Amino acid sequence: MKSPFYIVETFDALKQGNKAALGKAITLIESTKYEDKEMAYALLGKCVPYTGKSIRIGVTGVPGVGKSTFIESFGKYLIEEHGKKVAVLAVDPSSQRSRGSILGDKTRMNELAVMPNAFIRPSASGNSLGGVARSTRETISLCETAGYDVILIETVGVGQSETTVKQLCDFFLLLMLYGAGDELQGIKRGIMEMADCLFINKADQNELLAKSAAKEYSNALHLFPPKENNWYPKVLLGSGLNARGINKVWEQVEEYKKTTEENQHWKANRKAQEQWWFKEYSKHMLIENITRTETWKENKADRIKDIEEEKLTALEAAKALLDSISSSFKK
Ligand SMILES: Nc1nc2c(ncn2[C@@H]2O[C@H](COP(=O)(O)OP(=O)(O)O)[C@@H](O)[C@H]2O)c(=O)[nH]1
Ligand SMILES: [Mg+2]
Repeated sequence: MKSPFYIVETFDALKQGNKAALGKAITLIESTKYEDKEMAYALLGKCVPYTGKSIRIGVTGVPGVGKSTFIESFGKYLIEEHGKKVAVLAVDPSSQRSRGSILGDKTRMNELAVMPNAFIRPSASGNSLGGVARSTRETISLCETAGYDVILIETVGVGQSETTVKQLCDFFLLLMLYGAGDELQGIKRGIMEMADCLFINKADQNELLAKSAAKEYSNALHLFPPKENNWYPKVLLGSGLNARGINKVWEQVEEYKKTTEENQHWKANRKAQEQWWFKEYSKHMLIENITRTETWKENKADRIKDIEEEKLTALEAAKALLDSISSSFKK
C-alpha cells in the first residue's frame, strides 16, 4: 500500500524533472492492479495543467529500417543543437513476447540514454496495442509534466498500429528503405497517406538508388488528394547512422507546426484526438468494469458450459451473458 503522500511527492518530483520519479510514475499508470488505478488517475489529474506543450513525433517504418538508430541521432541533435529535452517511447506490443526488441532498442540508443536531457522508456506492458497505446498516451502527459518538450514515439510499421499511433502524435514521420525497382512495394498506401514526412534512410549505402527512390516516392505523394491541413509532405533522404539529413527533418517539423498553428489545424487535430481517446477510454472502462464483477464471471462460466454441452450457440450464449448483466443493473 502506498502512502497517502505518494501522489503529492511523486508529482512534486516529476515537476522538477526527476527521472526516477518519472520512471516510478509510469510504472504506476501501467499497473493493471485495480487499487493502483485511482492513484494513477489522481496523479494524471494533477498533471493536466502541465500537459500538451511538447511536440509529439511518431517515427514509423518496417523493422530494420533504422528507426531506433535514427531516434538516437535525432534525439542527440535536438538536445545538443536545439537545447531540447527529449523523451523516447515505444509502442510495440509484440516486444512483450520476445523482450528482444526492448533490449535491442536500449543498446541502439546507448549514447542518448546517458544524456541528462534524455529519457528513454521501452514499450509498456500490456498485451494489446490498445493497452500499450493508452499507457503511452498517459506516459506522454507525465513526460510533459517533467519538462520534456519533444516526445519521440517509435512504432513498427505494420498497419493497424499506425492508425492508433497517429492519434498520439502531432507529426508522423515514415522511414523508408529503397531497393531496385520495387520502391512502391512493401509499405501500404494508407500508411504513406498518413505520413507528414518521408525519410529515405540508409542513403549512405547507395546515394544514387536512394535519390531515385526519393523521386518515385515524391511522385507517388503527388497522387494523393491534398490534406485538409494544407500540408504537403516532403520526401527527404539521409542516414540515421551518420546523422545526415536529420536537421532537414527538424526543419519540416518546425514548418509543420508553424503552418498548422496558423491555419488552426494544430489545435483542431489535438481536439479531434481528445474525442477519439474519449471513445477509446470509455469502451475500455466499460469492458473493464463489467468483466470484473462476480455476475459476469459466474455467468460467463455457466455459458461456457452451455456451449460445451451444446445447449446454446455462441451467439445465444453471448446474448444470455449480456442479458444477465443488464438484469443485474436493474436490481
Ligand atoms: N548503413 C546504414 N545502416 C543503418 C542506418 N540506420 C540503421 N542502420 C542499421 O540497420 C539495422 C537496423 O537498425 P534499427 O535502428 O534497429 O532499426 P529499427 O528496427 O527500425 O529500429 C542496424 O544494424 C543498424 O545499424 C543507416 O542510416 N545507414
Ligand atoms: Mg527499433
